[in-house]
Amino acid sequence: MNSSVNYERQGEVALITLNNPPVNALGQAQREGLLRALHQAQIDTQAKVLVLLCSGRTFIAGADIKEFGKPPQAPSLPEVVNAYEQSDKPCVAVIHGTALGGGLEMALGCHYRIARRDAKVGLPEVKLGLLPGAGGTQRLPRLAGVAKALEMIVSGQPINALQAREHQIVDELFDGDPRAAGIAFAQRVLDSGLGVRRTGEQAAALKGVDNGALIAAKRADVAKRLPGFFSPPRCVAAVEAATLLPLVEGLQRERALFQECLASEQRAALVHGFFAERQCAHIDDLPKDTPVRVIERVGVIGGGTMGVGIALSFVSAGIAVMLMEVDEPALQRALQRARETCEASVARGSLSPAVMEQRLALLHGGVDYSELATADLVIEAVFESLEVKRQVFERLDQVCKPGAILASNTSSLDLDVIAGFTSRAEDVVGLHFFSPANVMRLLEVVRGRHTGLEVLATVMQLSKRLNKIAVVVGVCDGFVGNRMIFQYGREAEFLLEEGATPEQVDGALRNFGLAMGPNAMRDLSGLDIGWSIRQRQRATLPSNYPLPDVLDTLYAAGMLGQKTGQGFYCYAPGSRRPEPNPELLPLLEAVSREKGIERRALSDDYIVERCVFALINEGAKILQEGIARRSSDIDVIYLNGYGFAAWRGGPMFYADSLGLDNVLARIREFHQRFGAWWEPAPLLEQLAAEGRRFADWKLES
Ligand code: 3H9
Repeated sequence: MNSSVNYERQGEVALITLNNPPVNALGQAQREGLLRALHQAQIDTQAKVLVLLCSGRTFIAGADIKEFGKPPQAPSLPEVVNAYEQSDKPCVAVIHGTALGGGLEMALGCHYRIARRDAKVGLPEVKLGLLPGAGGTQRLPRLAGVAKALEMIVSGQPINALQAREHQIVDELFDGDPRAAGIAFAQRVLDSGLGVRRTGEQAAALKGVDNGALIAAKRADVAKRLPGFFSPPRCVAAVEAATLLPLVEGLQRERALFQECLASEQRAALVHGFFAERQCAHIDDLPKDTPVRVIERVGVIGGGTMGVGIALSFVSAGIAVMLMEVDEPALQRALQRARETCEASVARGSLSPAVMEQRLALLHGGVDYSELATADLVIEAVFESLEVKRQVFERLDQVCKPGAILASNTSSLDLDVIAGFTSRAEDVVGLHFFSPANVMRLLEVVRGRHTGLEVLATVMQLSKRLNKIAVVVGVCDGFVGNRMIFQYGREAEFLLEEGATPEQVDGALRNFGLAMGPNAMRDLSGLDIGWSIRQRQRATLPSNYPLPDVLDTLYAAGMLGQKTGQGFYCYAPGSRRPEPNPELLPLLEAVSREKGIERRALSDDYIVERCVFALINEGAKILQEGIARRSSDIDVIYLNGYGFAAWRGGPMFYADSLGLDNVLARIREFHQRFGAWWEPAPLLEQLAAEGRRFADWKLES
């Protein structure tokens, strides 16, 4: 018997227990084991009813994602699910934790399902660029109806056990031990003579509803909301098959559509993103048993948008915060801002008034640094100036208890210099939150030269409590995300000088897969912010790194973006919707004339190459310098902090998928044409010459 699948019998109940930690994913060995166990139960004359359950923290979390893209190995998951459904002894699936993807499909193949009250079930395949390929698209509509099945399969969002019960996906809920509950339920199946009940043979939920209209509406919704996505329209087509075809043919249609998704580039990109996100937590030189410090009281310095967002992230996780401001009026404004932010969530329906009050009760304010004496962690979110940071950190060094972690939210300044303002550099770390900090999941954890392992382990663990995705980065101007975005933004601006309009640049990049174009993004953050960064850059960049002049021209004309109603675009009062700015083109033409540039038509593909390859080239430098530890970390930052489409996999994955030799060839052309700032990164040259990918590269190799 396969070691990850155990067969035993208790009285007339055959127990098939899967044990494949951490999440009981179904790889080839488990599929084979499940078939063998089923066979054993069939030939065991004393077994009258089967119970399928999992040990560990969860029921099956799906097919083993690591197998995708590799040669298939028999038996396939559909085979296993079908075999359970065809069993002539009743099968009961006992769900605890999460039954996801192939896990829920396995349960749907069983004749009865019970779920622990705190369990969740879902078909998240679409998030991996797939559709449920082991019967989920055929069996779920037969139980829950087409509307619910479409909702679950196209969104990929799991539902809780109670909802699953309401939609006939599970038969009963239980509390406590899955094994005991499974045996008890199985005994009742036997005692009441319920017998087999194959999901594939049910049809009641498909009747009396205009399924065609539901399918048409979802198809239109997907076309509108998810343009460019490969698998969602196929999810709809597969569910449609359940409404039109008998089970066997429906399963064949599902299989064909699943194979299309499996072979798609989007599937590869999304699976890359899944593992990249989890990989971030693995830090080679941070032993797993590194002690972590207790973080129960947190201080946040600065009650601006960022400070308040950070404070709300902590209180949302149940951690008390002392928010510090310079004086009482500023403090009251900050606390009011926190309340208004929460009230906006209540108005949107994403937060209940009671939970809002619970969170705000954890938020306290202060104006005297001595109140931070008992804080376990203090995060500074003050003005981005080294002098201001110096004052803050010198003071923190005086008042904070030994062992307190002192963090800076700087987005660009040298963390090692900041750490030098204290006598405890090992306790200093960068926590670069992204705005709005209470919403955005990305956190760049900046590891300074002296940051201690214990501090690093503590903030990595803390990030999980905050529900953030933490990526460790090294010290440099802008760290990973902002350092790269500078190159991207500069190219986008040069393109405006060469002949493109903001609409064209933004449209090309949105079509490529960025959530927002660079010009609309600048209008949102404010051109005055961009201008002050630009001033600093003008003072520090070498002379062969020219900067475009568009931003300065707009700034001089008082066009600061959304805040003044005019920037790269125009905005009606109270609206965030960009409209063309009629005064812009003459300004752009004047800049081009001034610089002796003949404006020309630029293609969308060219625009994308210029901007995205600028990201990639800088990413390669960042990798080689060890600022990012692996290329997938860079992808995680871009996927979660900069609106890079998940189905593109991130800039470094995108480069790998194009082939680094192709990327290099174009960058060399740009280098020849535009000069030094396009010099190919040495790592890109090296990997392209060796026929390798960024994904193959590690710092120590
Ligand atoms: C599918 O089922 C296709 C079928 O329809 C058809 C087939 C024909 N496979 O997330 P965590 C690893 S598609 C392999 O940190 P949590 C994960 O990489 C699948 N490995 O834990 C990590 O490894 P490491 C549909 C997997 O408690 C470790 O487990 N199912 C898989 O925060 C812990 O993961 C899904 O899409 C897998 N399926 O969250 C569900 N799942 O420690 C995907 C996890 O080395 N999984 N790992 O970094 C999840 O959503 C979450 O992992 C889960 C647990 C909620 C289960």
